[in-house]
Amino acid sequence: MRDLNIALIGGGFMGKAHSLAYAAMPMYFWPAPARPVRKVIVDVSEDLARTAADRYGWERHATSWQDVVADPSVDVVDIATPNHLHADIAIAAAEAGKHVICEKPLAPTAADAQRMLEAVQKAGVVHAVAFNYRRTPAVALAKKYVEEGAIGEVLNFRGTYLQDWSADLDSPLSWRFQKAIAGSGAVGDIGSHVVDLARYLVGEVDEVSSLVSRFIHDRPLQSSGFDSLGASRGSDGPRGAVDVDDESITMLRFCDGAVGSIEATRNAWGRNNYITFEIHGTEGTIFFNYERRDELQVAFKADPADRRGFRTVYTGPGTPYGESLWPIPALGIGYSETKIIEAYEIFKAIAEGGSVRPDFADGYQTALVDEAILASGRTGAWTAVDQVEREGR
Ligand code: NAI
Ligand code: SOE
Repeated sequence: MRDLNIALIGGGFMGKAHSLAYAAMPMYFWPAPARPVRKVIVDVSEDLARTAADRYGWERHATSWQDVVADPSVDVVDIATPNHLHADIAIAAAEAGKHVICEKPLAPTAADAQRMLEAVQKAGVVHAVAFNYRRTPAVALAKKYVEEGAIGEVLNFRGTYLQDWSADLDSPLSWRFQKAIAGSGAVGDIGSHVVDLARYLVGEVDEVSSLVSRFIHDRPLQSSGFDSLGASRGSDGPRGAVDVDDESITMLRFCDGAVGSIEATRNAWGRNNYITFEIHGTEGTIFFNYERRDELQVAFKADPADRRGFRTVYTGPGTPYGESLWPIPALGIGYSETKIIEAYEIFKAIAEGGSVRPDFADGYQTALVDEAILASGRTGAWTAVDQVEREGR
């Protein structure tokens, strides 16, 4: 089994999730396509980087991503920093011939995402964007049903991503509220996950019509660089301006004629990681709720009239990825499993010299949908989405 040396840039929330995925991937998927070697982790200070290396099991730590990206012993660069750094790191990594994994959204702007795509294509390296909710087994099962025609022709996709960590007026001014770092607010941060699911399950989005709102215009400044994700300070201290959206409500028209809607907000009290989609087809309906992610609700027209209604399918050994996960349905899939499956798919592509979806072209396409949503929010008009030409299509 081949070793692949990884450099992970960013030791925060996603630094932890990716480290865990690399450690666990061969325990789930055996024989693993390649052995992920946690070679070096990078963060902004010596203290942060050393602590991350000790805690997450990396051989060494560093404070300069530029040095690490140039290191000939590194095979894969994994980017888990705030969004504004994704493009510079990914382009430098591609130019150094490294395979590149990048957290979502691929970049704060579609223009940056395009530059990133061009760089990885020119370098001929494997590239992946970390829209990991696709990897939830129940979502992969929904994809299987759609592809097999189990719900017929898709008519309507209704998606949501609702959270409440930013609903408190006094939750701190995380980098996620700053356009120069994040690019956008709920649209890019969480709406992008649902756009990815809509594209994965239904197809490309042709045009959008959106309402985009900002409810909270300033927030308490953070005392450290860490993103506190909503931990309220109840602060009387200095506040800084929020210059991103809090919420978007979007109608969609897909290229193949289906329609749909997506709502994204981090201000919905009581909702935590409420990623849902309901897909209506000519032969049935699928409903998924990430907060009950072992389950897929399905209803089929073909059922006898006196038995027609939603039934619950629990993911397990008989559903996608199940053989490598747990031996009994509903033992429980967690966020970590989505990242472990993601790591498996990416390492398989690298080991086999192939490619993986979602890739940077998907990340760029999703960024174009996000920009159309923001533009429609400004103008109030239906807005066409530019379409990315995929290589080899
Ligand atoms: P975070 O704020 O928890 O961690 C970011 C880390 O990057 C911090 O440790 C910070 O010190 C470090 N960092 C900042 N500048 C750096 C530099 N120049 N060099 C090296 N390290 C640097 O942020 P979080 O939540 O981990 O988000 C990171 C990325 O992951 C973002 O793009 C975010 O959108 C994405 N994300 C994706 C999730 C998913 O479900 N796929 C979940 C959470 C975040
Ligand atoms: C905060 O909204 C956040 O951490 C997002 O950045 C992630 O992408 C999402 O998966 C969980 O919530």
